[in-house]
Amino acid sequence: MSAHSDETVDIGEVELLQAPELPMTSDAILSDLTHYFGRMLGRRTIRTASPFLYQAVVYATRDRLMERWGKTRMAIERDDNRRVSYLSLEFLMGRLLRNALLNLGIEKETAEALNRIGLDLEDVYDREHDAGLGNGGLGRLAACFLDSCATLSLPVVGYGIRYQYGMFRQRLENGHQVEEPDPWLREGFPWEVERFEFAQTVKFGGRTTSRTDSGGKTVFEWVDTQDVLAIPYDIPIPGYRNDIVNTLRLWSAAATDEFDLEEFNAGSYADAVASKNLAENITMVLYPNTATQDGHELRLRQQYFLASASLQDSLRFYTYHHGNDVRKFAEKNCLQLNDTHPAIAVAELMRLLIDEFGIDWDEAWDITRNTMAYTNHTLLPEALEMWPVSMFRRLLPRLLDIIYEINARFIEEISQRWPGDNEHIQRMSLIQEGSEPMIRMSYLAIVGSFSVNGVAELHSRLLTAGLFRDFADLWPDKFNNKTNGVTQRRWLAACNPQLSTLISERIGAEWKTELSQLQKLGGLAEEEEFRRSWGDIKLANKERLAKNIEDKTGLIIPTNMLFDVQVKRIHEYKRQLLNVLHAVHLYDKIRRGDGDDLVPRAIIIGGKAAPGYEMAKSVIKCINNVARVINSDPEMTDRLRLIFYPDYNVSAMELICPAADLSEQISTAGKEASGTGNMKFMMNGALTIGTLDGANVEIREAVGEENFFLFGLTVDEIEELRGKYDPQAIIDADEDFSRVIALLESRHFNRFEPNVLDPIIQSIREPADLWMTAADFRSFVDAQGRVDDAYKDVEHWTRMSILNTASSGRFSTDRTMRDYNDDIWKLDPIRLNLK
Ligand code: 26Q
Repeated sequence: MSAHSDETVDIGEVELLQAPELPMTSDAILSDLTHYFGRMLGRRTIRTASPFLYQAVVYATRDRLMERWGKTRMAIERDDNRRVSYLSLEFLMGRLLRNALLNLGIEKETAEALNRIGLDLEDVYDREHDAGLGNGGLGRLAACFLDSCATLSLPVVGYGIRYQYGMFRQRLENGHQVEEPDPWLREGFPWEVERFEFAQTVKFGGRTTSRTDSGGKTVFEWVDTQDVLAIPYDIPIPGYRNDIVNTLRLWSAAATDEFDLEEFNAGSYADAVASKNLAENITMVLYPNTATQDGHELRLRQQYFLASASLQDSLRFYTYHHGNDVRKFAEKNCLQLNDTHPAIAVAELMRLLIDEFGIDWDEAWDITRNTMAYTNHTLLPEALEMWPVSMFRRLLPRLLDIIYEINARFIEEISQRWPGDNEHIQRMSLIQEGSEPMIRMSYLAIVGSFSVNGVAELHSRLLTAGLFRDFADLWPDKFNNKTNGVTQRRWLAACNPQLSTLISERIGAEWKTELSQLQKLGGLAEEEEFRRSWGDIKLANKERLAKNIEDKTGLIIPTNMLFDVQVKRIHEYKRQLLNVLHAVHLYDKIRRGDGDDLVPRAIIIGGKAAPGYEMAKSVIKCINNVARVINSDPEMTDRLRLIFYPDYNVSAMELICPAADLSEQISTAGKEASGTGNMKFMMNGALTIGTLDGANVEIREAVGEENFFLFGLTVDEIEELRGKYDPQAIIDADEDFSRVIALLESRHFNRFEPNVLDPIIQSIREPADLWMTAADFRSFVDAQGRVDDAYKDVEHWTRMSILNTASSGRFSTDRTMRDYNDDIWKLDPIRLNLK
C-alpha cells in the first residue's frame, strides 16, 4: 500500500507498539522538562511570576500520559468495547498536575527532578489555574466519576464544553459579592490536545421540509440552517497506576468557513467575518445556576451544541467498526445524562438515526430508549428545567417536530393505561400547556431513557414518591438509586498527604483503590499513640489553613479553636443563615457573660451566590457584616471568629477539608439531593452536624448515631408543618432566639447601612419561608452544645474523628461507578495487553 493513500496506514499504531516507554526516573523527567522549558517554550530563566516552569512540567508529564492514552484508545478500538459517554454541561476539574503525578506514580521523581535545580514542586502546583468549568456539586461529581472510571479501567468518555470563561471569581467589596470573569485559558492550557480532525457541524435555526422519496417514504429535511463548527479538545484522564488514560472531550464552537456568503457577496467582507462571533459565543461562558431557571436562549444553544456534537462523535466512532448499520448502536453505547441539561440528546439521537441514517421511527426509538440513562440531581420543583416551545421552534425546529411526535406516541401509550383520565395525561405530558407552552426536559429524559436514578437513597425514594411519581407508577423498574461519592485519590491521598501517609503506614496503601479498607482504622482508634498522631496531623492542617486565611483576609485564627466549616454554593435551602443565627447567638452569649463553658470556635463559611440570586447575595452580605462586628470585638478574640472565605473553589476545598473539625450539613430536610462536601469532610476526619437529608442519612448510618450530631425536623415533619408554620411564635417562645433577632434588628451589624439586612430578617419571620429556618434553630443550637461537650474531651473527639474516616469507605466514587456499571452501563473493563 502506498504511503500516500490516506486510508489505512496507521503510522501512530506502528510507532506506539515499538517505541520503548519514556523512563519514569527523575533524571529523565528533569531532562524532559528542561527540554520543554528551553527548546519548546523558548525560556532561559525562571521567574516565580511566570507560568513557564509549570508548563514545562506539564509537558513532561503529558508525554508520559500520551503513550498510555494511545494504548488505551487502541485497546478500546481493538476490542470494539461497549462504551459510556458521560454527557455533562459541567466538569469541575480543578487543578490536574498533582493528581496526574499521583496516578502515574511519579510524584516523588518529579519533586526530586525539581529539587536538583533548587525548585519546589509545591510552588509549581500553585501556579496552575483551577479549571472551574462547573458550578458546584454536579460538576465536581462528574470530575470524580472520571477519575474513578479510569481507575476501574472502564471505557467512559466525558463530553463537555470548553468554556472560555469558567465559574466567575468572587471578590468582596464592603461585604458584597462582586463577580469577575475567569479567563482560565489566558496563559494556555497545556493539558489539552486539539483534535480538529474530529470536528463536527451543529445546525441551528432554519426550517423543516418533508418530501416523499422514491420508495413512498416520508423524508424530513432541516434546511436553511446556520451551522456552527464543534472542535474537540481532549484532556487525558489517568487511572491510578494502571496505565489507563481515558478522555475528557470538550467542545469549542467556531464559525464554519462558509458563513454568511450573502453578506460576503454583497461586499461587506468585514461584517461577514465579524459575524463569526455569533457562532463562537456559544462556548464563551458557563452559566451560573440560579434559584429558578430562567431560559436564556444561549444556554439552550449550549445544551444542543454539546448533545449534537457528542452524539455525532459517538456515531462516528461506532461506524468505524460497524459501517452505517446503526442497529447495534445501543449494544455498543450508553449515554449517561448528567441532569436534564443535555436531555435534548434524546431528540437529537432520534433525528440523527432517522434523518441521517434512514432508520424508521420505531426502530430509532428502540435504539434511543436502550441508549439513554438519566441522573436527577434536584428535588426542588422550581429548579426543573423547562424551555418555551416558541424558542425551540425558532432555534431547533426539527427537534421540536420530534419532541411533539415522541409526546403524541407517549400520550397514546398512557391513554391505554389510564383511559379517559385526562388530568393524569396532562400531568405527564412532555408539554406544559399555558399561555407560553413549555417543554418539560425531565419528562423528555425519563421517557427517552431506560434508567432514571437519584443520587442518594433518600433522594431517590422522594423522587419516586413525589416529583416523578406518575412515571414511577408506569415504569417502576426504570427508577433506581446511585448514591454519590468522591474520589479518595484527590480528596484524601493528594490533599491530605500527612494523614494519607499515617494511614498507609498502619493499614497499607490498598485504601487508595479500595476505600472500604479504611474500616481497619476502627481498631486503631483505641490506641493512644495513634490518636496523638491523628490529632497532630489535624493540627498541622489547621495551621496550614489558618495561614492561608491570614494571607487572604488578614484575619488570624488561633488553631486551638474548633474549626466549624460550611462551604458550598450559597442557597436558601442550604441554610447558611441558620449558621449565622448560631454565630450571633454565641456572640450574644459571650457578651452577656454566659460564654465561659463555650469551646473557642472559628466558624468558616464560603461559597458563591449566583449573580442573579438576590437573596443569596444578601446572605453573603449578612455573613460579612456579622463577621466584621465579631472579629473586631476584643472580647471575642480568643473565643469566637467568623470568617467568610472568599472565592471558594476546588483548590480551596483541598486546603479546607483536611483542616475541618466540624462539617456543617444543615439543609432543610428533603431539599439537598445528596451533598458531596459532606463526604470529603468525613473522609478527612471531620464530624458532621447535620439534618436527615441527602447522603447525611447514609453517612450517619455508616458511622453510627453516636458519632454524628443530628438535629432538625425530618422530611415528614417539614411537610406536616407546612401551612401551620409560625416562625414568630417560635422566636417569641425562645429567649435566645428572641435576643438574636433583636440584635439583628437593632442594626448592631449594619449601623451605617440601614435596611441591608431587612430581607434576611424578614425571610426568617416569614410564615411562607420554604426553608423553615426558625423551626430548626433550637434543635441546631442544642446540637452545637453537644458538639462543644464532645470537643472538650480531646481523646473522645479524636476517637470519633478516626471512626468517621474509618467509616467513609462507602463514599468513594469507585463504589459509585461500580454500582452504575453493574446496574446500568454493563461495561467490560479495558484490557490493555496489546502484544
Ligand atoms: C440550569 C439551567 C440554566 C443554568 C444553570 C443550570 C444549572 C446548573 C448547575 C442548574 C443546576 C446546576 C447544579 C446543580 C447541582 O450541583 N446539584 C447538586 O448535585 C450534587 C451532585 O449530585 C448533589 O450532591 C447536590 O445535592 C445537588 O444540589
